[in-house]
Amino acid sequence: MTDWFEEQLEIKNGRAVRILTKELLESYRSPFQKIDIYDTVPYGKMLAHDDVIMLTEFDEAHYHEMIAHVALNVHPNPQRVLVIGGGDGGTLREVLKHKEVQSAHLCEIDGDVVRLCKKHFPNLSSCFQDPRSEIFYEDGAKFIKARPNYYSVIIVDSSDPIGPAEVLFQENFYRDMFNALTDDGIVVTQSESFHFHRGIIKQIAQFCGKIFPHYHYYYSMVPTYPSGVIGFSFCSKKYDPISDFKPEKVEALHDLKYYNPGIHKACFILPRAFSQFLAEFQKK
Ligand code: SPD
Repeated sequence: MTDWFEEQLEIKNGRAVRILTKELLESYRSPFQKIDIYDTVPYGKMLAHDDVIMLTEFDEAHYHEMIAHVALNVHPNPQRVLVIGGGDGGTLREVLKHKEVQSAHLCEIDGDVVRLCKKHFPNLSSCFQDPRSEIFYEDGAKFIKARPNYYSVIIVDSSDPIGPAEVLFQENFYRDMFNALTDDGIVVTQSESFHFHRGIIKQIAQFCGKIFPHYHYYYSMVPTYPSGVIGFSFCSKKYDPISDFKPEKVEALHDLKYYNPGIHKACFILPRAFSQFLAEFQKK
């Protein structure tokens, strides 16, 4: 029997994404969160944590390609990559499309996310079989403290800044990531929507401006996330996301649905009012 799923992330602000579901395939309460997997009428299978949409089969590529390929096509030789969060495997799947990646670590606090996604989302989680990948079931904020000067690229594929992911939106965590990078490293983090979450973005951009020589916000279109848009912070010690972009690397990537060289450049071009908003506090 069909039933409406109503996402809870924006409900306090009087708005919600609603999706018609066919069946609740699995519901499990882990020590960290409620994990639900639905089959939906319009979007295939869907993963939700505490009633907030993490991904649907319909548009997960719009998110995972964009969180991974932008930095990996700017860094000239991303040998060691770390994904924090991302237990569904979608981000790691994209990272492993890059031949220069020699080791790809995934640090996910909630082992039940990995277990359930292996069962329900093989298209995302089959990448865990790649011998270059290794999973650590640890708190990402603690994990990076123990690995100074190690990673070429760190990608934070977190949920929203409520509950277990709150620490991943704080200044100290970004300072620890800076230290965990090699001298030319890049960090990319899930940084919410410029339509709805400007307070969070302002905070991140302000402290990243103090920590990293380069800070840029870019975005992807993901219809099943609130506002249909999600953004990312590109924080870099050395490379610029446009002048150091290597479009020739894109040809080697297989099975892309969203990302291309044009999108790489266009995603940093922001709507007028939002770019004025960023510029105003970045110059202070
Ligand atoms: N508002 C939801 C943002 C979720 C971002 N991460 C999702 C995990 C997909 N790998």
